[in-house]
Amino acid sequence: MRREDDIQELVSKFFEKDRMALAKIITIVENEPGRAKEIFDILYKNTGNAYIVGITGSPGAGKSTLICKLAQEMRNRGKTVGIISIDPSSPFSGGAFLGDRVRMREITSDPEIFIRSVASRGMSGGLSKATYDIATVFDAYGKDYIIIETVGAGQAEVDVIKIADTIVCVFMPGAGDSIQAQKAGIMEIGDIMVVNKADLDGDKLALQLEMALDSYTRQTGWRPPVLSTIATDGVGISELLEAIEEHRKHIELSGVIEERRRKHIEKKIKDIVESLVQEYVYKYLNEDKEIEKLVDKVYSREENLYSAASKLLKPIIKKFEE
Ligand SMILES: Nc1nc2c(ncn2[C@@H]2O[C@H](COP(=O)(O)OP(=O)(O)O)[C@@H](O)[C@H]2O)c(=O)[nH]1
Ligand SMILES: [Mg+2]
Repeated sequence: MRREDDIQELVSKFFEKDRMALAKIITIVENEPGRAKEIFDILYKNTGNAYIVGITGSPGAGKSTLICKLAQEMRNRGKTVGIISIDPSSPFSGGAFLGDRVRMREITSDPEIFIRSVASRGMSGGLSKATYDIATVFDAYGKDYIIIETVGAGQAEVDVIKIADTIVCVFMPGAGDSIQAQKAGIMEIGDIMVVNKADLDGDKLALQLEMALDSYTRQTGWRPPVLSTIATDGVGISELLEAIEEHRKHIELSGVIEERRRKHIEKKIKDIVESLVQEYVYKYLNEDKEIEKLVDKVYSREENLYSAASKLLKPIIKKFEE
């Protein structure tokens, strides 16, 4: 069978809502950039309908548990869900305690909830690209909601979560509350603040968050609400989904969603060009035989590093233009 036929068949199964085809397409998109382009040539026009919710916060705050309950709430309202988890300790990825994994089984057995874990591998650009691509595949598949879980830490995670339409920051009472709130610019990116583990007394933390939010002025006219949840018992979950829908309405009416998505598309195009150029340059540099001669010349001080680099670059640019 020719490769194109192969892809065609896979894609038609995908559109018939075959879960295996969905899983296979995600794997291809993650691992084979060449075929990914072929797939997106077909799928992309069917995207743009899913609503993306990002859930971020410190490890142990209860993100995975919350996502599990939130996904069930979405299902109760007749919606389908795709989950992307970028948390190596997540029960979705086989991490965590057995008890948590057992709880997760409620959602892993639902055919309308599809979960995919992404290894973070510490590479920021790659991570956000992989997440975006998987979200795009879920979107084309017809998922109503896509939930992305990240550990809110470095720039890499912030980049990833920015593809979300609504960003939910999860906090838990205890360990350095006020520090948590300030961490990693989380207050600036969050659209909804959740104090989870309210059974462990989250009142003080909720108050601190409210106060911190009051000191911010936002251009979008949206004041993030602070909600309390007990994820393990499903308390506050329906209110959380209400708040997400409220925020959605707000960004749709104000045009912020379009602005955010456009900005994102622009960034993604640039990222792809950048990685294509980088790939090309690496390939060329590895094949180039001139480099040894240039090393000789720099070693003997006949050239300096910069003059050598520009000598190497010229033919690369020339060849690239062909
Ligand atoms: N007491 C209490 N424990 C919770 C709550 N939500 C989650 N947990 C527990 O906190 C631990 C970490 O939860 P997890 O969802 O894996 O957190 P994540 O690292 O943020 O994804 C697990 O043992 C959960 O059972 C809650 O509302 N109250
Ligand atoms: Mg988790």
